[in-house]
Amino acid sequence: MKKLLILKNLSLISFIVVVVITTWLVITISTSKNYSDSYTYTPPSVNSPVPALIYPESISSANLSVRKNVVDLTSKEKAAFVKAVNTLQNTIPEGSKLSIYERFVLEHVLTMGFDLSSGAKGLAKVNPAHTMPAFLPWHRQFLREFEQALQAIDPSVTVPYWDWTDPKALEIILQDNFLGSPGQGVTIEIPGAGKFQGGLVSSSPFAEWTLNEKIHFDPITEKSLGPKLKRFTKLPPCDKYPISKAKVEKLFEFDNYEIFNALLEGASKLDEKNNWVEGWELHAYIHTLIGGSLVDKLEPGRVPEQTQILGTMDSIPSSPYDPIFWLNHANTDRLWAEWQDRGHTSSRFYPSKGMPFGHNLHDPMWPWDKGLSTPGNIGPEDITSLVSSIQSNVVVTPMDVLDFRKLGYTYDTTRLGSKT
Ligand SMILES: [Cu+2]
Repeated sequence: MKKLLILKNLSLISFIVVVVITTWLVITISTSKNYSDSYTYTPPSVNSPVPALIYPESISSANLSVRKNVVDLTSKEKAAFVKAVNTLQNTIPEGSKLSIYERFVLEHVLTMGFDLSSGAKGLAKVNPAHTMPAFLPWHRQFLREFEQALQAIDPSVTVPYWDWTDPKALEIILQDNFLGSPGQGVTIEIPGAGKFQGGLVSSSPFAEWTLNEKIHFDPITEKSLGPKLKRFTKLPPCDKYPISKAKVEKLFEFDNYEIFNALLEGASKLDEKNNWVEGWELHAYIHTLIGGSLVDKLEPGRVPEQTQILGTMDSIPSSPYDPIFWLNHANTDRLWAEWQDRGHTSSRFYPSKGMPFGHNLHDPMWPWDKGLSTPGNIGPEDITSLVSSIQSNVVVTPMDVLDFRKLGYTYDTTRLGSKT
């Protein structure tokens, strides 16, 4: 009798075990299927409901680093920024194959290693930093860590921002004694548009840098972009500068975070009927305004169909190698900060669920995930052995970076509670 009872219990237990395993398998397979290589994200429609606006409380900005408009930097401030950036590139930590600067580049390169085909392992199955909601929070953390690395060299330095609507900004950025010249030495003929110049940066300390070709490549062809910084500035179709104030101000008409994030990143846009279509605007446009690319059809905004990436800034993975990257992203982050201050302060404005792993409010974002995910390879050579050099021992979720003041900085345009 006792034996029979044990047998009965055993079969009940094994039945439960089978049910649990099957359910777990079904859930795992179905969720990973949703977010595989073929997962494409479309932001919500402009009519989706939004929470009531919440403004930040007036707080003191007294002890915060203030990021300034690049056109307002003194020559001393410009020199200090250049020197600190250059020091990061010339400092190779003991036992490392990469400089401190290059570790930031590698980190950005490896966000592209999360497609299933690249051999990524772990929970994150999509790019943790691009084309989805964590674009803004991921780059906020990335930029702040870069700024802190600069401040370890010179505490007075902050990352300046490039206001894309300022006609003077581009010229100032490309000064010989600041971030260096536009590219030189290569003539590009664009049918129907004429001949254009580009090539190697010829002035500033950055022209002297020797780049590691494992992390300086064209992600379409997977070929090296060479050992030097390259710019193809103002090549059609991304040849118009400045960006209109109306285009930037339009962003602030949207109270939905996902819409705001997608429009600001600029890889998609809304057409006249408010449908989401492929685009190349704002932050993405600025990447190509500096980097340049050859495209099949010379229509404005056709850069997604580019046939060849020409310069460093146009290669999404390698773009942080060009110091202009940081100024473009400081402005992107500033616009988000301003949007937050304009009534979108609460975490209610960030998606808490329903996104691929890494993009929900409380998901750790690689590489700040204590090993939950590991990227696969990307680029012309195997760089997976370098991954360990950028593993982080802090956990950072989008929630952790929503309040930029808590991270220790603000912008000269977003100073609350300041007496000046
Ligand atoms: Cu990026």
